[in-house]
Amino acid sequence: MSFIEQIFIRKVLDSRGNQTVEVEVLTENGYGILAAPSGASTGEHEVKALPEAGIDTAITIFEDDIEPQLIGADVMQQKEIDDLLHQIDGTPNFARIGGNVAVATSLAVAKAAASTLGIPLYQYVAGAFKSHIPYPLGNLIGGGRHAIGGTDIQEFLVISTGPSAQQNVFANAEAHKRVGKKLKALLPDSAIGKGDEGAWVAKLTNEKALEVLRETCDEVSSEVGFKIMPSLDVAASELYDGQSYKYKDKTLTPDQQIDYMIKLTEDFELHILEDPLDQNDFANYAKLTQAVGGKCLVVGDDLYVTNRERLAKGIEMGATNSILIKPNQIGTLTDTIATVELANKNGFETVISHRSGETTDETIAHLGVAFGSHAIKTGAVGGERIAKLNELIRIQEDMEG
Ligand code: 2PG
Ligand code: MG
Repeated sequence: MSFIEQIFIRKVLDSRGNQTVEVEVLTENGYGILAAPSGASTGEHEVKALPEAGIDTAITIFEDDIEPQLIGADVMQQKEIDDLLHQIDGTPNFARIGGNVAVATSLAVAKAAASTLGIPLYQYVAGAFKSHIPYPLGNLIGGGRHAIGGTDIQEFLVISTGPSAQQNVFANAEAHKRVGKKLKALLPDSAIGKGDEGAWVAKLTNEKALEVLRETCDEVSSEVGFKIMPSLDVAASELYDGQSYKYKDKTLTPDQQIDYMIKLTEDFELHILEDPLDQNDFANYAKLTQAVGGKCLVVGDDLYVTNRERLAKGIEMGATNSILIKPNQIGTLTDTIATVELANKNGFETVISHRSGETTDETIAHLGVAFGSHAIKTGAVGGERIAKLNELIRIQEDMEG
């Protein structure tokens, strides 16, 4: 047993320049800190990031209700503490205290517990899970809600599947650099920018972006000697208006959207296809997974929002074969683990993920390892992204002793 002696909250900045919350937890000889990230293309069924009245109300609720109840709590009792957060909140979706307050508190507690025991977080959380270093999945070209004037599809990613975290992280960064050069050559008269996650932003069709990606993957793969594969996060709910999918150059019915996704998966040999359809369309997801699930990982992000019940429905319907895991979509470590356990039990791959608005916190690298995730989606470059990628390199070194 080790008791929480002090716990604080403060407002800090995230990578988009928005205010977010950071929580610190101290035990007699342990310490944990976590600053919450935030999404832009948030799923309709995620917990509420902040109370409706705003971040200052979240801070007041924390100081009035959470702090007094957590002081003196046993830092090792993660489940009890997470249950208490639900109890204090009293809503089904953290609407009163805010999911960002919940996740910052829950994970700062876990970090303080690991620190009290003198072990790294991945080891503390791993428990029954197998430990495995996830492959980094990095966003190289972007658009949608993460960039002004970019592609309709939100993320064109690559995944490096080499022998070590370090080689993989370096290969993704090399691919990022190379895509920048190719875009400059392709569009000599236009400015090329970067989106929220550090991905390149340029005036490109989805197909052209994928061509650049595939060419880059082929080149870098043959140089490094291991496979680097193209992937997509379509974030299709952002394109869907309730009836059809609206692209700049076309409007597709759900059936046509399925065909389009099958075509892109086959033409570009995608390894991961995330959120190809609307977040409520489990039935069409099942049709698509039937068609391409043998060739690639169909990953539900907005579809599942890391929620165990939504995942259970997806498993029952055969909606996908994989799930994206974002702790702040669901609010606590205990809830996140419950979803990951269900995924693992049913042979689903997990992909641990950052948010588009991030902090320099490194925790998801530890969680991805502890959960045995297939991949970690956390960009390829940029301070708040390399915080996680470099931690992955350190974890591998630690694991190999
Ligand atoms: C996503 C994420 C992260 P956001 O859709 O997967 O890339 O974006 O954090 O804006 O939801
Ligand atoms: Mg997504």
